[in-house]
Amino acid sequence: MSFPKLVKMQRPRSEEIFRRATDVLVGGVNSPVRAFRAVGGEPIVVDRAAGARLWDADGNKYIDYVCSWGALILGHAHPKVVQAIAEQARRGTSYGMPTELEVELAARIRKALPSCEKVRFVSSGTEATMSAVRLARAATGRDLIVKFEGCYHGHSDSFLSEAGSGLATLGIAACPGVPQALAELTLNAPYNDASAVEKLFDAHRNKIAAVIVEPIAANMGVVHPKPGFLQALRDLSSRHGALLIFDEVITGFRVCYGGAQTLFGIIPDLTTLGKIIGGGLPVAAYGGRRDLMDRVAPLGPVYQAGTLSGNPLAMSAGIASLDLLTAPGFYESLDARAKRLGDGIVAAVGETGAPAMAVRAGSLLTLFFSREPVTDYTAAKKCDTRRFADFFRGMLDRGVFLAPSQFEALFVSAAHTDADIDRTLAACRESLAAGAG
Ligand code: KE4
Repeated sequence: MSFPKLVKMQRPRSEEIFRRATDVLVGGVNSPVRAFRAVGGEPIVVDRAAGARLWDADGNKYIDYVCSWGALILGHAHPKVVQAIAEQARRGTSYGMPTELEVELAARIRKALPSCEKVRFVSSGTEATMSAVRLARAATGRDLIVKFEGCYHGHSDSFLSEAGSGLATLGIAACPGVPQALAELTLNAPYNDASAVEKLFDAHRNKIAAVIVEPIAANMGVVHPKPGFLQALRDLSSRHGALLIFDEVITGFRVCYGGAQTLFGIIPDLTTLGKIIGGGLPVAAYGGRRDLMDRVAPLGPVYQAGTLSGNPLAMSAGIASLDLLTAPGFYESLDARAKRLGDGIVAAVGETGAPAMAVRAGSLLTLFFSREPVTDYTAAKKCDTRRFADFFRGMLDRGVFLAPSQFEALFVSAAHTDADIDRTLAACRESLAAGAG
């Protein structure tokens, strides 16, 4: 198998800017996973983006599969989203008071996910999950929560043990600064192991407030729920008087317009959303049954607040985005393109003999450098992260930007064309062949 000689991209301006960044920003970044620590070298510094394209500060062009970590299902700078933001900006950027925009976006969310009878907007997925857990503890009068190893629900104290995403990338199993007394209130179970959850309920009778789960895991790489796993969590939570929280920050409006709960037909008590509902601006939300949500201030005593919650710019971007997702055939077309990519990657793995396997859920995809199926975090951690790093850098130098971690997903957007997929697959074959030795 012969391929054209790879000419490594030059990034002098990215390097110069990043050098300044490291002097004033911790690690030169504002979120750890961006630092390329797991893949070596320094991160590219982005100058601009449009559609499925990203340009770095040196003018190098990439096909982007990070898409702001899944927020940009429409691709970068969609004209209608940009227009909505620009028009709103001329009317003001933030009021700190109710607007009709919040009502409009919340109504769209409720129509898509009827389990969200009421919604509260916040500014990050972390705020959404933190608030949902606080509400669950208040509603049940219980303190313990169950999460799953390898799942990531943001960086609030309750979620930082055995978590995926950046903690898995950096190998941080337990985060300093979280008081032991608080850490002990979080119980971890292996993903896809409902019997482990049953044992936790039996061992901690009437003490578990909630089970929080990514209905399709995407922060240890993409891991499907085994048949019956989510239903078992639903049944166990109901039987034991605990709440089931679906963290759909990634899957919401991604795997289908109604999220994973619609795809699987399993209704959680609370749902957290983010990313896509903000169209690339800082928006997240938590929502659920009216009787639960009405416990939140100002109606109830469960306090949660935010200066920029429901920000009109972000609401405008979210409304414009969700309305574009309702176009007939949107998800069928997106998933068909993602399937072409996934199938092509599987073929490239076969042709090159690389020790890897692709897992796809709709337009979410991970190439695990493992010969064993990845069904939980233990299996994900056995992946050859050095091989992944070589693959990542080979793809980057061939103009394809993937998430810089084995424990993340690749996001296909509506802006990715068939030509982009073909170019990506060519780069994939070359990168796998280069590292296949
Ligand atoms: P944020 O606080 O980062 O907005 O959302 C936290 C969060 C909650 N729940 C799920 C399922 C999530 O995936 C996330 C955040 N996702 C990561 C990427 N896997 C954000 C990227 C980053 O940390 O920079």
